Amino acid sequence: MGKKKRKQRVAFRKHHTRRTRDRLSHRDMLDDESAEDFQTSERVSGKGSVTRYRTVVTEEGGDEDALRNVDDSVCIRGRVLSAIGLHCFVRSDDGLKYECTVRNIVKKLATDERTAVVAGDQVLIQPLQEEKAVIERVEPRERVISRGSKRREHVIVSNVDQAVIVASTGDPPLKTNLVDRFLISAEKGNVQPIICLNKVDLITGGDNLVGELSLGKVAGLYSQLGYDVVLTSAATGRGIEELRQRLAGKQTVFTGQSGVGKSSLLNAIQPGLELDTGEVSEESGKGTHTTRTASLLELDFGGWVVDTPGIRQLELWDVIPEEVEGYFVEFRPFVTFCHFTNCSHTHEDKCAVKAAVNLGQISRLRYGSYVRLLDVE
Ligand SMILES: Nc1nc2c(ncn2[C@@H]2O[C@H](COP(=O)(O)OP(=O)(O)O)[C@@H](O)[C@H]2O)c(=O)[nH]1
Ligand SMILES: [Mg+2]
Ligand SMILES: [Zn+2]
Repeated sequence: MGKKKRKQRVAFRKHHTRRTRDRLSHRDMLDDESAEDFQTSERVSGKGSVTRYRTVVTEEGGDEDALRNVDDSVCIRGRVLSAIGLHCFVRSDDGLKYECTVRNIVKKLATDERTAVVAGDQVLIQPLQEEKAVIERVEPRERVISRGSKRREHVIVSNVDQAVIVASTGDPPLKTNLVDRFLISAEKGNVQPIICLNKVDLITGGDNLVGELSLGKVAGLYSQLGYDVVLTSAATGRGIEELRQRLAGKQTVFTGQSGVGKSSLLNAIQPGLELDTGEVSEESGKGTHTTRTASLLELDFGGWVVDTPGIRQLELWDVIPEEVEGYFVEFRPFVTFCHFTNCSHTHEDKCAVKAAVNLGQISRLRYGSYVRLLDVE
């Protein structure tokens, strides 16, 4: 008999207290005047961007393993289209749509009721009568987008191939800090990121977008780091075809701050989707579940997309300060040359990463994001 697995949240040891003790600003850490370039006005989720909690699964004595108790002969497989609390819609493998409730034991096995079942989950359901069923089992999630919420993991969507990280080049202004945070959340969940800079109709060619960087420079920065970057305008249709090509046959989630144009882009890609757009509708939807839950939408040209409404904050889940540098690929060639082996690249002397920033080999924007992500308390 299998051992019972018990999930619990644990706080990390603060063995890197030096990072939180002297609250240096970004400007103090670098020594030349262009440190001003940091665009640090972004307030969406400045603090608590990385978590000091994670869920661990511990083995316990006992012979309960509810996952195995499902009677496969009366169940069929399916995919969760949407989950509003424990009320779900599931598309079964034979193409039917079922309205489902969730078996109690499935709830108990979840760390958090809100994420007992999420959009994208592969499930086993037991049909009851006409188009009604019970979710008996949720298969292990493979690639997820999740965030931290009240010290728990909140899975937004599971089993997706890629995430289109949408950012706006104006109204709201571009926040590369947020792009970097969404990049980490995708990479952490094994989801391939695509960066989409939307609302390009709002800027003219030579305009500075962030600090002294033009749109072209920002796009170039991320392209050079190896990310796929698409420039779009849901208003003029620019870039929509390029985006459509990337979605064909794939499972894609659209992430990004509220108001950047996720729903508008999806409507431009497939007008029949008729998703609600505009800040107003999203605000008025606050408190009601429908506009705040991710749901899977089928594309006419193959594949699925998931719109994620209402993300105002993105606290990274299960990313601890020591892991943050690993997500900044351009730091890698330099970290081994830091004088201190456990260098956090903030206040330390003889730091090769900071030297690279000062020499222009690492972007100040990206270094600024890194520092903000470390500022956990
Ligand atoms: N000028 C311009 N406005 C856009 C564009 N895309 C979306 N918008 C507007 O931005 C607002 C927010 O769009 P919405 O799709 O609801 O953003 P979401 O919260 O990310 O889903 C709406 O008023 C849209 O009309 C664009 O490419 N250009
Ligand atoms: Mg929307
Ligand atoms: Zn260093």
